[in-house]
Amino acid sequence: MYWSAMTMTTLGEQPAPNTSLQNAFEIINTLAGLLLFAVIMGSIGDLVANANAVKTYWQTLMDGLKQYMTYRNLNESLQMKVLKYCEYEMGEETIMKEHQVRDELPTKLYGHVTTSIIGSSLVKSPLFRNSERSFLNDISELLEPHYFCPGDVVIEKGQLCNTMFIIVCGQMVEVTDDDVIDHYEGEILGDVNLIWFKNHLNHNRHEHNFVSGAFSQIHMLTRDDFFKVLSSYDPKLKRRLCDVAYLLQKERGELDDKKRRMVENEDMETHLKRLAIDTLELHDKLGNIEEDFWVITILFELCLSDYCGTDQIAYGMEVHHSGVIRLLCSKPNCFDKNYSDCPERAESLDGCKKPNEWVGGFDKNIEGDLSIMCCEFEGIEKYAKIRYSDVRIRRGEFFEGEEKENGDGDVIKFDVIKDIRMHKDTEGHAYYNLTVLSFDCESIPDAKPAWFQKSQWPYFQYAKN
Ligand SMILES: *[C@@H]1O[C@H](CO)[C@@H](O)[C@H](O)[C@H]1NC(C)=O
Ligand SMILES: *[C@@H]1O[C@H](CO)[C@@H](O)[C@H](O)[C@H]1NC(C)=O
Ligand SMILES: CC(=O)N[C@H]1CO[C@H](CO)[C@@H](O)[C@@H]1O
Repeated sequence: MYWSAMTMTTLGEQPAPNTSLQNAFEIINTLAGLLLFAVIMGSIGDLVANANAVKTYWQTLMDGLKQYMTYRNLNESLQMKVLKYCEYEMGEETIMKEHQVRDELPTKLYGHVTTSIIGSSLVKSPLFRNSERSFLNDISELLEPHYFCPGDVVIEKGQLCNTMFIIVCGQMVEVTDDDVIDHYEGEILGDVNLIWFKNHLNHNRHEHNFVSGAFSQIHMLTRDDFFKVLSSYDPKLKRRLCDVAYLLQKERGELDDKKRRMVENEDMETHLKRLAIDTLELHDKLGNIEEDFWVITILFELCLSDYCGTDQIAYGMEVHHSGVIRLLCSKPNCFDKNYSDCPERAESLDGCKKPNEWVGGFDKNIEGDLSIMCCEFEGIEKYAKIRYSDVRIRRGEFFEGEEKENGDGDVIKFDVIKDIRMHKDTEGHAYYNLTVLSFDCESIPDAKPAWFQKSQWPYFQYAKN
């Protein structure tokens, strides 16, 4: 090597080769040296190029953006804001954004990654402090990363408290009437208010503006997602969270105290709380005892949403005396490889009207409006017939669909709730009219429909591989 380096740089005064063997040796040696240099130079070039990749990426992006913004005649201050953002990102030397990482990694793994980043925040939240790890993991999976520039309003005064915020980096400033409060990395906001109460003084809306104080990355969890996760856990967890949230909101003075006159005796209240932790039957009975027990009713009525989980169908519904409604879910054994596509949340206010939809869950908000999660099942018209079009369920009643089995004990037909409509009777009590389909398993083809690959949730876990 030394020799060939010397030869190439013509520094060395090597003795000239004499025989053809020496000639051949020299040629091979020189070529090997050349190759080695090429490799080394190439690697160094790559190194330099890589080191600049992030910068180059942002620089190119900025050039493009500048042209675009000038072309679009964007206003100066906005242009500055965009460029400042790019400069900030260039300084941070990141190209991978949170959502890219999320798309690349398997859901569970990403869940673990986010849990390790924000887990400590979640554990700090008084609401989640004592929750199961798996619950926190599930919540982490559904967190949505969002980015804000300095001065962006993250939460607007008067906005419904339907999101929880975790400041992953950056800073948020809460602007109260006569003060500003800083919130820093790792803090969690809006968690306690995910659970709504009827006597909330501000009608479960935010009281202050929250403004991003720097370039901030904030992970958000919507209330619907929160309840969706919650619904797949033991109802006791839900009750416990409701209790905790109730106490915390009361402590912060967010709840109307005057209405509490009815439950002044602390012992009675503790007693009631203990009862609340017990079963549904109990609060059936409690419904009759009416007003004195309004705390209980509030605890139950407000946490009112129910979903059939990720892999079940709603085959029935019950309306308790207290007005609480529940779905009855099941997994007919002929259905466990066939797929339905549900939206992220219960958002349909006028039921599931489309012919290929059925009910996957519901959410009853504080004003008592019922919104339905309408899941789509391709070609439902082909496999299912309307069995009942108006099954009325009033307080204290329930409807339970039937399953039909063949000789081997396999289900071949089952009833599924297609639509729920809420009406009020003359006394103002809500009742529900159901449309029920009879689903014929044997007529479903076995292939996954095209949208299945795209669908994020709900999916049937065991069908995913
Ligand atoms: C640019 O737009 C912002 C709001 O969009 C406005 O506040 C500002 O005054 C505008 N600036 C100029 C120079 O027009
Ligand atoms: C609900 O169903 C009952 C029959 O079960 C029917 O008499 C009633 O008219 C329905 N209500 C509405 C508002 O459609
Ligand atoms: C798991 C399973 O049984 N899936 C059903 C999906 O639909 C086809 C078509 O009828 C049935 O044969 C399958 O049984």
